[in-house]
Amino acid sequence: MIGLITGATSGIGKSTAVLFAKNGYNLIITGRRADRLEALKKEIETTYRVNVLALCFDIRQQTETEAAIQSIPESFLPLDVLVNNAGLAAGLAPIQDGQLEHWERMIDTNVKGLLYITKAVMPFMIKAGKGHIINIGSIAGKEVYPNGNVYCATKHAVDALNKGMRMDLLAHGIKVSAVNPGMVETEFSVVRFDGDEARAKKVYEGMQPLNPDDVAETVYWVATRPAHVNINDIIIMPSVQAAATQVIRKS
Ligand code: NDP
Ligand code: 8X3
Repeated sequence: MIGLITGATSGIGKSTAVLFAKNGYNLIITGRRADRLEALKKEIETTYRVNVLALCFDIRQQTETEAAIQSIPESFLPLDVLVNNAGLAAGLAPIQDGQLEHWERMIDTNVKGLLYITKAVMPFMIKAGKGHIINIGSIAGKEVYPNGNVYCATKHAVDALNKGMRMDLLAHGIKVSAVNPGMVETEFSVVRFDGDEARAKKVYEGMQPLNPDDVAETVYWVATRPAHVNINDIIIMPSVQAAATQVIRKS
């Protein structure tokens, strides 16, 4: 089996890559940080004896993304699973105070980037008459919370694309699923707050968030259902979180 996981240099994508490799998948891992990609490739190949192809590119660049996918050698095709994981939040502010650069970065990565990679990968799956696309959405794609405005909009777009892809790819034998997590402690909040580690830490203060392995296990379970079963959509939350802004914290 062969899986392509975007955003494998950190967090959920990295945990997913390790878990798939542990279970014998050969992998294509992607991200922008070449050093981390190479380190992960080495770690996975040594530990799990599977083949790993590391593709370093920015998912926001359509031509780069297309070229990276076209460079995949025959030995890594056809792809069984694409995990559309690369994504981010930038900023957490009222819409009237939002920064254009933050908005564009989120839209370009979470929506356009996800589309670019999917567009490049789909022909291989269509040709093979099989495949599985697993989109990493968010609780922010199921509800909107104050100051979440544009991030929530991008994840609502992922939710819509997940449904639309499933309909359009049905006749081609391609499964489409989404895993939508609540709070997961990764580099997500550090990125959201432009590197402010102290502010990021506060997000998880007094509560137990999900860890990236919790989400990876769900992604792997979704990917390994029998051929006649598709999991359309899953929301996975920390036990102490009932909604985006409802969290029980210890003081
Ligand atoms: P991390 O910041 O730990 O990981 C994000 C990954 O996305 C990194 O590997 C990063 O790689 C990659 N990425 C970001 N921008 C680009 C880009 N332009 N081109 C290529 N790769 C990119 O965060 P998470 O693991 O938490 O996030 C993974 C996904 O999960 C995201 O889609 C996020 O929205 C979603 N999510 C996260 C939740 C959370 O609470 N953490 C909850 C719900 C959903 P690099 O920087 O090397 O390019
Ligand atoms: C990340 C979770 O609640 O910050 O998608 O939107 S949240």
